[in-house]
Amino acid sequence: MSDHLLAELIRCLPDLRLLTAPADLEHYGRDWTRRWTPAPLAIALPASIEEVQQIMRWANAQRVAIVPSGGRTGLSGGAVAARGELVLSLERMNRVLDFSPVDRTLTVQPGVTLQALQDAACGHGLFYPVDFAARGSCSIGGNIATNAGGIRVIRYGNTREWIAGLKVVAGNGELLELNRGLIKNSSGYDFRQLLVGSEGTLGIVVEATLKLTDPPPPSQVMLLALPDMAALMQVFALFRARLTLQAFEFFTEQALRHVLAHGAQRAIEGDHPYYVVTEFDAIDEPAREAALAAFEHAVEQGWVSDGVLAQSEAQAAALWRLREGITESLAAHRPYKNDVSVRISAVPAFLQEMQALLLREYPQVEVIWFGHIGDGNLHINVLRPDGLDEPTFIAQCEHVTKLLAATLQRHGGSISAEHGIGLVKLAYLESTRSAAEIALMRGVRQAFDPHGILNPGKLFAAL
Ligand code: 2HG
Ligand code: ZN
Repeated sequence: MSDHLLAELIRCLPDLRLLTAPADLEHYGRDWTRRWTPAPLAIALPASIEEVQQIMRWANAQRVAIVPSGGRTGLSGGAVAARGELVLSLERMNRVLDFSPVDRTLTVQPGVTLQALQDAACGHGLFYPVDFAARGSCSIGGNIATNAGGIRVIRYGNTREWIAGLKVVAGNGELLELNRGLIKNSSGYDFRQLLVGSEGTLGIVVEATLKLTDPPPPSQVMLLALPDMAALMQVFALFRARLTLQAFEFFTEQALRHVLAHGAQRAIEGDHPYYVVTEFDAIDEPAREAALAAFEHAVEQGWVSDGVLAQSEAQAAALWRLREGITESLAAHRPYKNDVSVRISAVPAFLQEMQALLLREYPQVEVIWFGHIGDGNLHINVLRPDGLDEPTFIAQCEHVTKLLAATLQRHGGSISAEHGIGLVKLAYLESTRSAAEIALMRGVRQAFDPHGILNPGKLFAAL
């Protein structure tokens, strides 16, 4: 059967690059989640929009499921192919196509990495501000599919804010040109924004026009040690009122220990339960003095017990590494991940309730907290205890996630702040989106992809 399908694909697209070696199926069939065993039919690496369209026509005719694939750095299983799907990798479509100095936009193919996009913007004296640790390997197509957030959302918003236009091959193979870089376009439904965050279920992004902005002013990076969790939001309120923040991130001593074990250097002596890395504009001497004054005030209030202000770019990078190195330092433990958000005003009450819940439900388990607390976004990584088999561990974590989802619902939060629903959070979508919304989502999906070809089983299951 699969031989017949592939023979037909090759007949339709004789020049298509196709991989079927077991190592390739394994490599392209998974993302950074490690829960599913990859089992794709094959890997297609198209080089043009036309090839993507032809693949989609073949898939519709043969009713073969397609898993769109970027850098596969996702953490929710959105790019997993474990059920005989064709992986459609955009890896070869990785060129920067156009820069418009007047529009201040870059037009790129979807396989361009975030880092390459940032560098290209910089080369034109401008700035692409979405940023996070996977910048070197994630692709802009994947960033768009998950509405990626990261460490500068507090200042610049999510990927969504930076999309001026998209070319998309819909599930039915039609090429759609969405918004064409227009700033003002009040002409009905904005399908461009519908595609952002759609997790490869509506269409495949084959070209993106990104907005750029002015490079940020000179900044400073500070690491703060905090005595307790309540101080987190107090320091945040103080710093946000007095400084112009570019980032405000937190992590715990437990998280830090893992990063240190991976070669980072401790920047503040002693054992403090919570840390914040913050970056803020430091344009002139008064701005730098304001930062020190804010720090001193926080110390006087007892909200901060110690701090370091980076004195060089190298030291700033070392402080950032303490936060950005967390995911990698935990990877070997194959943690169970939650990625949740609430409104900033709801953070203190939610944190308190969540801490009580996690302490009660995970008495013997190491739970690592960190995240973009200034955006109300918290990452929880639960580490599997030695000797506990993975299915039992996951079942335990699913039980706790159910309780967490109920807590989030009470606080009006989201079960997925920035990583997407994918496969990992399918069961919890209803805690964040109403039945009426999910019914509409199904209708939209059906309209874009009538045969259910695109990423089936992800985001929500077929009826
Ligand atoms: C981050 O903020 C990423 O570092 C990864 O979103 C979070 O590993 C995680 O849970
Ligand atoms: Zn994050």
